[in-house]
Amino acid sequence: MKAIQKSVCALLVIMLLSLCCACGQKTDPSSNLAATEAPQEPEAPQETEAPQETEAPQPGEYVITDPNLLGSVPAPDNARVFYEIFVGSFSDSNYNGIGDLRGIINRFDYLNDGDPDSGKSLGIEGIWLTPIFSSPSYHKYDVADYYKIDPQFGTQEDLDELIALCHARDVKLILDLPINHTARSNEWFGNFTSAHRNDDPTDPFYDFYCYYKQGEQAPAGRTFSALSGTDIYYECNFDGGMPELNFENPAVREECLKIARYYLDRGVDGFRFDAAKYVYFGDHDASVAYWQEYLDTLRAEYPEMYTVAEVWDGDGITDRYYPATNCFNFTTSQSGGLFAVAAKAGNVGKLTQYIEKYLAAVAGTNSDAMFVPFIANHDTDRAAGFLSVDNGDMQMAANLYILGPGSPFIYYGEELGMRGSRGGANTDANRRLAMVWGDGDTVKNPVGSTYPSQIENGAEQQKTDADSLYTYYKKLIMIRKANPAIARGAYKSVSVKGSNAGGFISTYEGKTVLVLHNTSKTAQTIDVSLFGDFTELRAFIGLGTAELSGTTLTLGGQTSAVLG
Ligand SMILES: [Ca+2]
Ligand SMILES: [Ca+2]
Repeated sequence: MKAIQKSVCALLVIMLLSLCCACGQKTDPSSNLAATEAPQEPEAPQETEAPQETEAPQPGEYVITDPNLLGSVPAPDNARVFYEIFVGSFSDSNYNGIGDLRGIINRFDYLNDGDPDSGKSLGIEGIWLTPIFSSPSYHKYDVADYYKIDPQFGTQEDLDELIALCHARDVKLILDLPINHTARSNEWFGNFTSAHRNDDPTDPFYDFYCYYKQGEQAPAGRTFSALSGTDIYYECNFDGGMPELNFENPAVREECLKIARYYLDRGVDGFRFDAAKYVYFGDHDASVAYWQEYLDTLRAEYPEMYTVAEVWDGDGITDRYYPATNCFNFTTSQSGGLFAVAAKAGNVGKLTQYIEKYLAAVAGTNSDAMFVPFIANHDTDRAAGFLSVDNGDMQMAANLYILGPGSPFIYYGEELGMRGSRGGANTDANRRLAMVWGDGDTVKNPVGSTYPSQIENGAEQQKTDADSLYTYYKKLIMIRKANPAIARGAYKSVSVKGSNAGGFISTYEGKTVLVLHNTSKTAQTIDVSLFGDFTELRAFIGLGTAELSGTTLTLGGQTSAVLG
């Protein structure tokens, strides 16, 4: 049987290959023809047809050449601009419609070309990959085997290559580690099921997951599902397919340490922890204590590790987790968050006062404690749906969170203004649509997505456009990197009396910067001597311009400026 299947497969491969060859033969002459008919066309360079490379028009990538912004390398700390990649939707290297690790490797120049003088790539300094371990779902937040890369995404060797590439370009790579729950197809759950079917409490997997027995009182507020062939109900608060591990079991704790060590030893720089507050459902004391123990252990072995937890809650709760790990800041994110509110002609001082207080609250709670802002991620509606790119609100929000402290996280495609919200179909797949490359990448929208419209101009088109959102993000990151004090050091909020403009002063390694944001539509005249001795306008970015005359700054509408 196997031999027959193999020969059928081989035949299919041969048929596919010959189909591809046929396509190649058909398209080659026509593309040659197109090249000879339009030799001056800069939009469609034919590399093989352009022998005089130095004289031929270059592909129209818009390059930022401002010498004040070039040449910056990330500081060795973690106050970096991260980029979240929803792996299955990013870039497809093997034409099956699903994004994969090789796709990310192929696209690395887009993210960071390793040349701080080029002015050509987005320049991100860290990457968060959504889960890459073997899993039955498209999103892979239910893990079947933590030690195996999902075959849809690639192999351990692909991961090793991606790690090496990241480090060659001074980019930190963090993996998403969902350990609150696993897939039902995880071997641990199989062993747990067998232990209960055999009614064998001595089996080491008998208490690997949370459950209660028939006849016992179900723990309040949690969701359980019957396990067939047994007398138990297992805990599954997210989905029946996501049984929850039992962190009271020392063997579970040890397994979770083992997974982290395995990937840290391979060279991964840290983790994003999924559903961190749910390890002990409804019990923050126990959950915090778990993460503290887990991360104290790991940090003793890997002191440089960067971690950030998803504790989707208010600051009063996230503050409790901070001694263990940084947490994403949900107060400032999404449509009702402080960044979006301030960006739409709101009061900047309110935002920067909040950040100052937040920084004071978390300072020193862990060795790497920092603010972790974002506007949107794979679990939220995309930013361009609630912040207009056309009227500049999106750009202003980007100024507010990227020209600021900590480690901001950009969601892939945010820099293109990609769209996607849960919508009437109420599906998260709509928030995770295929990256719009605009150059023929075969990555497709995830299964179940229904979102009707997407942006037309992808990365390829926006790269050539000085006024695109992509170019805007690129410049914003360059401004931040060229002025390390923006992201680090002592932060002090400032407000401009009589207007919504405001910002902060920050001092790092003896250098002080003043960052001012004007969220209104009209220019503001600001006497910067009120905030200190600032004599140099280092950079500005926004819909308007900025000009410093003496100590008087004229800051255009929806524009931010950095002074030194
Ligand atoms: Ca693929
Ligand atoms: Ca749990």
